[in-house]
Amino acid sequence: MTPADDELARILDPSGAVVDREAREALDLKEEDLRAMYRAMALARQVDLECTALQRQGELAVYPPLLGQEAAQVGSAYALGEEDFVFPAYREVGVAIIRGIDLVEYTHFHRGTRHGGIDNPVDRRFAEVTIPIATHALHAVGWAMGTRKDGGRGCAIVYFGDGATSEGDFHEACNFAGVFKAPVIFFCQNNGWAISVPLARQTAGKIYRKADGYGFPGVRVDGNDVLAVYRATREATDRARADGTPTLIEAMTYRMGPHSTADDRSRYQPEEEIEQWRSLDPLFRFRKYLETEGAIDHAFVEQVENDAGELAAEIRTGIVEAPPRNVREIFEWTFTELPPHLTRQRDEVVAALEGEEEGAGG
Ligand SMILES: Cc1ncc(C[n+]2csc(CCOP(=O)(O)OP(=O)(O)O)c2C)c(N)n1
Ligand SMILES: [Mg+2]
Repeated sequence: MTPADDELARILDPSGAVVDREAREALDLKEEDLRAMYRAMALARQVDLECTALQRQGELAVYPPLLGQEAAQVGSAYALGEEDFVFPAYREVGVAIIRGIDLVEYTHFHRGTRHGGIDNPVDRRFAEVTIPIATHALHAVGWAMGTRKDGGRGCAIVYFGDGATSEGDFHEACNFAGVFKAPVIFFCQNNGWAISVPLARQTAGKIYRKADGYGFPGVRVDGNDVLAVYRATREATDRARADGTPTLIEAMTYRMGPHSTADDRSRYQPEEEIEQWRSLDPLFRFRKYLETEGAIDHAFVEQVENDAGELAAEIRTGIVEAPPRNVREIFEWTFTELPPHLTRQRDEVVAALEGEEEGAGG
């Protein structure tokens, strides 16, 4: 992949200049929407840095940064309606921000203190954080089929990476969605890498063209251009609502950080590649555009930075000050009836803890 791929749908070039004026004019976005999108991207970046720092300080077990993918996440999520259901993978903090998810709850997943992230995925229309690659593509299709059968007008969007397209579950989900017209958007953030495996070792074809084989539209969009991502996703939701047509969106972006805080990317990610993408920064691009249009000024950018700092501090406090979970919970949440070997282990742990508490008290 090269950043200058001419198949890319694009509205803003990397300097923030409008390259497709007609497409820009056609967007149903007011100035306040543009500001909200910028704000969400800036918050996502700050929250991401904070979570990385929290992991480095031993407060989170592991964290997969989204650095560089803010436009892909915010642009796509902003195009959704209340009734739509998000199926995230594990890097989707930008999407969570747009969907108004409680980020302390969400971050507890990475501390290992919560299963799945948030408490009420059905009400919030935001499913659990999903670590197993591509499995949630099937969940999204299932939800989309169900909602259509119920007469709902919502659609599902499933977020996954380039590497996920090598999994059988991805292909099964696409096949099913195409045949049964499940209103689902397959949103691939092609960030160039699947941990240490580069795109070229992952797939010989183009990801968005895989949709052809399943009989629905596939589009490739500049994933660092928030407006182009918004447009592609809005068009996909329109198709999904009209008659259940699914869409595969391939957002070309780049993983500017490590795969996760457990990864040493210096062993495989070329420095020149990172450098090249640094000049394509999505936040910088959008800010330049908004400044040129007069939609934001210095005071606005400063206010957003302050808000981002406050949000990051809230997450830190929420994480660091949370009491430990009751260890009995790990025995309670999998089996209705605990098998004998786990009953034994639970009793041992509980007895040991009670002994400790007595020791501390006496
Ligand atoms: C079924 C399954 N196989 C392997 C893994 C280990 N694993 C975690 S992340 C990852 C790479 C995924 O790459 P990609 O889909 O491009 O997403 P990205 O991490 O780049 O966002 C792998 C192989 C897993 N979590 N689940
Ligand atoms: Mg990837």
